[in-house]
Order: sequence, then C-alpha cells, then structure tokens
Amino acid sequence: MVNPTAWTDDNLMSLQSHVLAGERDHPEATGDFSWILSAISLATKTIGNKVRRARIDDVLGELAAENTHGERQQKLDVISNDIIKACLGSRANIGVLVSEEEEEPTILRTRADGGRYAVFFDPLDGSSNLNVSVGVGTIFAVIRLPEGGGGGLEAVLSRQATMVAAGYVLYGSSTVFMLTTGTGVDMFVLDHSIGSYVLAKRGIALPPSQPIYSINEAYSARFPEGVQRYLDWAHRSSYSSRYIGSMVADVHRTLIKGGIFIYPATTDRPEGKLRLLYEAMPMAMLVEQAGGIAVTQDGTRVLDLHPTDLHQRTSVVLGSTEEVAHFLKQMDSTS
Ligand code: P6P
Repeated sequence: MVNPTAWTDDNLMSLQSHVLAGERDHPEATGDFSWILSAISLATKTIGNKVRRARIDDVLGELAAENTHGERQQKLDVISNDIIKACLGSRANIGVLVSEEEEEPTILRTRADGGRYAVFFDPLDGSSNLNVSVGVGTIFAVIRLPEGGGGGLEAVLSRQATMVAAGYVLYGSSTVFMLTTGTGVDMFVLDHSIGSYVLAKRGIALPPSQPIYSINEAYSARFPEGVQRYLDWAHRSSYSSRYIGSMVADVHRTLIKGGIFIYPATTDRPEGKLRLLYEAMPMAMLVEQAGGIAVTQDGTRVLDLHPTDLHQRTSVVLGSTEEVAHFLKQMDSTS
C-alpha cells in the first residue's frame, strides 16, 4: 500500500517549483513574480560563485571609490551590483531598481510600459568581512508599485507601494536562500551538484525566547541609556553574546536559533547605521513572517515606517517576541 504522504510532502522541491506551486494557488497570479524570483536566483548563484572564488580570482579588496554612504566600496560590491542589475534588468515587469551601491534609482521602464514592480537590494551586505571569509549576503525586497503614476522615485516612496516579498541569500558554509512572499518563511539551500536551490525547511518559526543577544558592544559608551540598561540586565541574566558584524549572518542565526539582534542609534549615528529600504524592511518582513518582532529602538514597527529617502537609516531591534519585549522594557525609563 503506497503511503501518499511519503510522496506528497517530501518531494525534492526546487525554489522555482516552490514559487510556481505558490502561483498555482493564486488564480489571479500572472507569473510576474516567479519571473522576478528566477532572476534573483540566477543573480545570487552567480554572486555566490564570485564570493567563493574571490581570493583565487583576486577580486578581494577595496576600490578607490566610495558608495553613496561615503563607505569604501569593495570590488565585489560593484561586481555583485552589476550582476543583479544584469539579471533583473531583463525582466520586463520591473520598473525600478534601488541599490545600496547607487545614489540614484535605476528607472528601467514606466508603470505604463509594464514596470509593475521595484526591487530594493543590498548586493553584498557585510562585504568588508570578505577577506576573512565571514558569511556575507544579498538582501532583497520586491515592491509592487501603485497603479497609475509614472513609476520612478515617486512610486517607490509612495504609501501605496507594497512589499510583496523579501529575502536574503547567505553565502556562508552553505548558500542559503530565505524567502517570504507573505505566507511564512521558507529556507532553500543551493545544491551545487545540480545548480538548484532546494527546499530545506518550510515555515521557519522563531522561538519566542532564547537568551542570546547580538549587538556591537564596542559602542556601549555611545548607546542610549536604555540600551546600556538592557545590556546590564542581560549580563545579570546569564545571556550569551553572539555578534558576527554581518547583518545577514546575524539575522540568519536569530531566525534559526532565536534571540535578539540590535543595531541602535549611537551618539555619532543618531539615526542608526542600517538602511531602511534594503536592510531593515526586508529583514523585518522575514522576522515577522517567522513569528518574531522587528521594531526601531523606540518600539515603532519597522514595517510601519514610511520611507522619505531611498538611503535613509534606522535603528533596528528584531528577533524573538519575548526578547524584544525584555529590550523595550529596559528602554522604557519609566518602567
Ligand atoms: P558595525 C555591514 O557593514 C553592516 O552594514 C551590516 O551587515 C552589519 O550588521 C553592520 O554593518 C555591522 O556594523 O558597526 O558593527 O561594524
């Protein structure tokens, strides 16, 4: 007697077949979405190959140029940015690309010409860690642009623009693709022997609590008092500290194990360091979809923030619900 469950739940499912299956469940789906994700899949496989071969191909190190934030660009930042634009640019349903590496958005086509979506991305987050082989990653968000209007910057910053998908690819000990399209978070791992991202786990669920905090404590003297109160509390509460200094790697550990990741404002960076559009927002969608919380240090939900500038920064506090609650309690000086 064949056990149908054995053949229906544990199929060898690729990222592409997973997305196509998801579209089949939505009769109104147009195939636009899988067309975009296939470009992100191709781009990240290509970037992953470049990252693995960086020292062999002598593409480590910095360029003389600085990016829009006055940060020295790594050679692989630019290479990764070009790869993503080459893959996404050919998708006729994308109107706008917003990259950490470029001051201005790339306007591919107006909404009237079919540009229904924008893609925000950080091509290679954490790239300053490349020369010591620490996990780095590509972060992306897929935005459906509002009906009408000309597309472009106005559409991207419109309150009617909707983030319909978010994810990251971590180039670590394995190449992991985390994806949400609004119905939970699924994890895929690149099987190099067949060149496909294969489904590793459906429905990633953040544990409600885990005594792990992740923050760059070297800046403690520059943190707001509430953050220092929280750290004192965590030290007295037998927490473990884990900080990699690469957001994709730190958030990935938080999604898998639980805990809290904190990048607060500091006296020298009162607005925070992490960028809203292509770091905080996609990570916030993933964390919320996995049952966690993503807020600014004053407790405002990241996904309720309305961007006014492509490269604006924000403080970020995300992770397990109870861990974020502990943090916010310490931040509340009246508590
Ligand atoms: P710091 C990498 O440069 C990055 O943008 C994030 O990936 C990471 O979380 C953060 O900066 C690390 O910043 O100040 O601790 O080195």
